[in-house]
Amino acid sequence: PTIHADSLLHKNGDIATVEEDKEIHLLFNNHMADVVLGAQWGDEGKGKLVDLLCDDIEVCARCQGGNNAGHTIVVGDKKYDFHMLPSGLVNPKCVNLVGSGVVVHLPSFFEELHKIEEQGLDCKGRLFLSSRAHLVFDFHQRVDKLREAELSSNKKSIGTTGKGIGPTYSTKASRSGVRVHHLVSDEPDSWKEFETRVRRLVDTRFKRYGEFDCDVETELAKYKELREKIKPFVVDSVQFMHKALQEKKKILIEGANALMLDIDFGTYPYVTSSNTGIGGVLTGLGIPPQSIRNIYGVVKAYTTRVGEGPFPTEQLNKDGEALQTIGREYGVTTGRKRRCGWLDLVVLKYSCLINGYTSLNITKLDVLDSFKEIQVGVGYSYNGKKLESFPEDLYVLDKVDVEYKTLPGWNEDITSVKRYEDLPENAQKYLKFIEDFLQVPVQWVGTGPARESMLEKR
Ligand code: 2SA
Ligand code: GDP
Ligand code: MG
Repeated sequence: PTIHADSLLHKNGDIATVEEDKEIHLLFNNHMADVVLGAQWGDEGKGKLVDLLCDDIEVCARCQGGNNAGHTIVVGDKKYDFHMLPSGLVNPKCVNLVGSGVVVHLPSFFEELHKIEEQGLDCKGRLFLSSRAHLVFDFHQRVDKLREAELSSNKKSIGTTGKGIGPTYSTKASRSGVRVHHLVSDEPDSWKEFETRVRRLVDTRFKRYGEFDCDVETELAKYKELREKIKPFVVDSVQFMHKALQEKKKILIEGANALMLDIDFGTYPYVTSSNTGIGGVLTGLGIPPQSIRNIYGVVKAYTTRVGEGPFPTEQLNKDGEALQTIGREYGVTTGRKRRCGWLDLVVLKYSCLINGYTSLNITKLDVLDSFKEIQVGVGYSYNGKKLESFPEDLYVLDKVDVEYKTLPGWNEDITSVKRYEDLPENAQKYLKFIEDFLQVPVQWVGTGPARESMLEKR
């Protein structure tokens, strides 16, 4: 943005000097990456906001997760399902990067690419993959399922997507993982080394789980072919991002999953295995914190969760069923029914503290159209005592009593509303209540799945 000295006021009311103006101008111009993050347990509708913002974006990057994610984007009569690829591919002018923090199952990478190309998206020359990204092999996916089966015998399964995400991040952390550059290297003996790495990895899994269905030779033969196929996509993502920042490209970073699934700050161990919050943006792309400008938090107007784990405002009753049916709450990757409940502002306050959202996108407000009254979780108490912060201990979280505030519904179809100001009074009050509680402005409101169904508050 261009900032003029005469339009800029200090907090104390003084007008900024020309020098200060220049400094601020420079500062703004060096902060060109915006970020979209899920603020709850995922599936808030991040893909749709990314798609909307991408109209004006030159580079879109994914920083963490893998094909466990699922983003549905509706454009006209077309519906695209993205899993590992950045949603920016929907904009024909946008260049896309799968960053180094992402874990990549190459057969799925090509399958997804093929599918969206068949739907008419020309992705040639617009999609790149970081050489530092870790590879997900078929055996990681099998281990994922074996581990879940093991846990389920104690009724402790996580409810993973089975895409091998946890096992791959585990091998990454234990320093035995295989990265994209290991596969595509042209250095002497690099293929042999790649084979050795893969065999060693399978051996250690066999030692842990016993012999399981894994034909290493077939897997390696497949990768010999994939090696040539993936080469044109591979880039040094640090240089790629640095260049994009230097050239002042408009950059959008697309978070996958959401804060409450973060390996450090989520409801551990019922989380995914990456940093899904703002930290993962920096570590997953190798960019400095000063390059971040806006951090958009995507918040569903109620709450959903797929998989196991605590969910204080879950409604195992008619209200929950209504949210599930009206909101069509099914997983994009696994087709699982999503668990549903009321909006939880305790969760969101915690989410704001960590991610520092500069504004919010409240999605799926239309799903609440037919509710006479809407409940919002505003506090937790445990053993009769109000909790000051979101508890890290799941034993406590499982037993908290949620304090609800009841707000009146609007009982009106909002899907055809075109301006924020034209939303029913009670809908605006609902949004204002969220804003006031969180002290973060609402910038957009989703009133339906389509691209056009997004109201911007001006
Ligand atoms: P994983 O597979 O190791 O990442 O699973 C660990 C937990 O993380 C949850 N998780 C998700 N939660 C919501 N949406 C996700 N993506 C898909 C979607 C999910 C689907 O967009 O609908 O199709 O089921 C996603 N991915 C991972 C997961 O449920 C576990 O609780
Ligand atoms: P993501 O993982 O955060 O990108 O979200 P998903 O795509 O997994 O799930 C969000 C679902 O809600 C998708 O099916 C979207 O098409 C749909 N959606 C997004 N915004 C809205 C909205 O404002 N209203 C309605 N009714 N559906 C929406
Ligand atoms: Mg999703």
